[in-house]
Amino acid sequence: MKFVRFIMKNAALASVPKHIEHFSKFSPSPLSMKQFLDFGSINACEKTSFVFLRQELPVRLSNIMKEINLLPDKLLTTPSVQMVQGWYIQSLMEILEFLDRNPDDYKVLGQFVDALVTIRNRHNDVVPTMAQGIIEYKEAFPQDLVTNQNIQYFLDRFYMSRISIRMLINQHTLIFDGSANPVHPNTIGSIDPHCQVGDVVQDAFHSAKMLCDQYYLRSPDLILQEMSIKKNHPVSIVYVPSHLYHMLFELFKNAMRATIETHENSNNLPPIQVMVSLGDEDMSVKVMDKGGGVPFRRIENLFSYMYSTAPAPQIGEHTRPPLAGFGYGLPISRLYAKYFQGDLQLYSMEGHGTDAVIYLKALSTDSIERLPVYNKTALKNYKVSQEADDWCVPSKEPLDLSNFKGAK
Ligand code: P4A
Repeated sequence: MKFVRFIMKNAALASVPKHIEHFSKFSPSPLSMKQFLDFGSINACEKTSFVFLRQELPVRLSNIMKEINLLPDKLLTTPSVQMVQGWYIQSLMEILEFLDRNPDDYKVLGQFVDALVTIRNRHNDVVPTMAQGIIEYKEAFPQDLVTNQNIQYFLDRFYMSRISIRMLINQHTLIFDGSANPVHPNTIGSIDPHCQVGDVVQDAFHSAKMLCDQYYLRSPDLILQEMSIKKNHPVSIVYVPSHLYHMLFELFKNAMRATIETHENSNNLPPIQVMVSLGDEDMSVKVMDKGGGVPFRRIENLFSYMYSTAPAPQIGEHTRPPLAGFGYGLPISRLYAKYFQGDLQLYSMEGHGTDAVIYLKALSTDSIERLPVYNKTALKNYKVSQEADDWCVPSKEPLDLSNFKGAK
């Protein structure tokens, strides 16, 4: 029996590359906020959602699996990346099981919801596991040529794909698990059609403040201002509150840490000021601190997976505050902003402080998923360029002009 199962499993596994080949030929279909809401409206149809997802999930999974396969061998073969790749293969096979099932059978629909929950849980630890893969790779090949740029390119696309797949899974499981959300009765899945931005700012600030008080025994205050073209209305957009919370929590942790560390010897802390602004096209949130800022040269590093991947601190070692905002906080927050056509940017003035701005779309018709697609252009980006850069490297060695030839 065990032996038969073993063979069966391998027969299914052997067909996986063919399925990946097939489904990766389709481009993912980006959904708009409106389409997400329609899946959850009164005449929401679980069958329609099921038929869409059993095609779209394999397409999104296969597109990104093609890119995983393009990783340099030394990274692809680390135990951690192998584990993540295994999860993707397993999840793809589990969804493909539903291709020949009957959408009119309510039992099938129930099994599909269960399968999605299993898949979501399997992938919970993808981010720390990929980070571990990078550590394993760095340890094994310390002087290697897979550049920061290559890793940045892959992980931005890989994590964006993951955010989008989890969004699809969350919507389907929340809307069709047969129970209304008791905490947020007006949300549609994870989307709030009237997400009050100021409320999320205050929630995220409160959570960061608790951490900050716990560690530093003090914390800066919040000054919140709102501007809107619709006068006297709190700013509200159609959005996923948990995504906005994630971004703001990250920005507040950074702002608090910078503020406290630059005012260590002062009795009062400059407050963190937040401006929420709604226009015709953009809804923007600016988080301003007087935490001394970061040199311009370092800003890019704050968004780098490579530079922010360090081995986890040893237990009992208290060198890093819980507010550190280390790890993947900023790069992943920026992906959340970009996911619905927004962005997250830092404007820092060394010696003064940092302004962080989240830009989101004001209109739900402009909020459309931004998804990576595997194609020739993507393929080109994985061919590790070993050519020299086309900009000179600034040399701090004095140039001896007496012997100038200028030839290369
Ligand atoms: N100054 N300004 C910021 C930081 C410093 C800052 C900082 C030293 C650097 C790294 C970090 C957390 C804070 C800020 C707001 C931001 C980002 C950086 O959104 O005041 O963790 C890696």
